[in-house]
Amino acid sequence: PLKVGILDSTLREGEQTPGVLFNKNQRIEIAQLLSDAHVAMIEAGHPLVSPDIYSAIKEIMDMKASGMINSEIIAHSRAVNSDIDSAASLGVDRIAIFYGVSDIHLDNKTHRSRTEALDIIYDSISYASSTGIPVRFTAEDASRTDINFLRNVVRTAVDAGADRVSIADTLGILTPEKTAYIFNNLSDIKGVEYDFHGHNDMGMALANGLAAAESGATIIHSTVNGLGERVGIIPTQALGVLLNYHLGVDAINLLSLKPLSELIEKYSGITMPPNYPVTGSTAFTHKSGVHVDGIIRNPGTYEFMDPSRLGLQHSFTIDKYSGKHALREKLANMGINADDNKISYMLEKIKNNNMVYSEDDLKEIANSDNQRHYVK
Ligand code: HCA
Ligand code: CU
Repeated sequence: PLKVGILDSTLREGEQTPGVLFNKNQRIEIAQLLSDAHVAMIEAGHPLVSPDIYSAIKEIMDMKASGMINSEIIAHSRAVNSDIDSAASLGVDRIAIFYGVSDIHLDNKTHRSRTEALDIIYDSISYASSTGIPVRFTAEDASRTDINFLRNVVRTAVDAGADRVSIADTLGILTPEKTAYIFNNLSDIKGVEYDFHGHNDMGMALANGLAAAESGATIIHSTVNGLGERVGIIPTQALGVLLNYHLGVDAINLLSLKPLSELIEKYSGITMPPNYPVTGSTAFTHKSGVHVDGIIRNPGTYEFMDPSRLGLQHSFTIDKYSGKHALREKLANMGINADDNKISYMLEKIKNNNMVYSEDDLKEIANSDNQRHYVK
């Protein structure tokens, strides 16, 4: 299989979700769970943002020293020495320096020429590298950057001592084809491995992440539940499953995806819709008679993966879409033995009532059928 790992940025990008703030204890618990799930890298935060982020990273590094945490721990940093000093003082495993390289960022945000930007990138990476800590450079807004200038940026970052460069689709404007084009174009530059950081503004982030992995990126960024600025980035859950399904890569323990999703729902206050891929509550719930009949015969007919691999179980609902196989199976699971007459009777009731039948509702109509027999 391809060599590709996950960088989970729930603690950095994820906390940039509007309305979301984690406290120190939550940060530590999240880092522990991510490490237990075997993600390659954890972006633990931007230490200069606040004292609690700084002290949480400090504690995470202590846990790393005592062997409790195994993932590589990364601190985010602007291309300024005070940020780099703060990250370096924590002894993190890697400093990630970001700088906007598209013309719109240079002209309107930093007011720098391309040449000045290359100098800033070079100087900040050299400064960070002189601490001995490995450096990643993030080309912010790389996807809207002239590809030839982006090549200069990567070469400059490598010359200055960075061994990884993150290609950021900061505005989520890429497609899989355009993502592949960028990585193919950069693939001849020696001495560097690539991250892909994809935002989901147009719903393409996950597909772009797969294209990046297939085109040479060796680390894909994600957050649990897809949190992040605006509508967020690639969700860790779907990314883990996708890399496993298509590339045969074990980038994260699949059994940890649901617990991670629930923990982040609790701490972020943002709950996932039932139809959320992989960990949503109906991800393995079946409805129509045809589907449920297929599932009863062989779950593979309508399940892309055995849910037990994710620590989940499938289920099905009973309503007017249900068929007799589904109803018989449901009743059997409830310990009710129903003959063909009873099934027909119940199904007729179900088809004539526009409602979803709970187990209690089913018991009730099963009993009303008993009454009918007595009356006869
Ligand atoms: C941001 C920066 C970033 C950085 C990504 C990275 C982006 O907008 O806050 O470091 O790989 O999306 O460009 O999140
Ligand atoms: Cu981002």
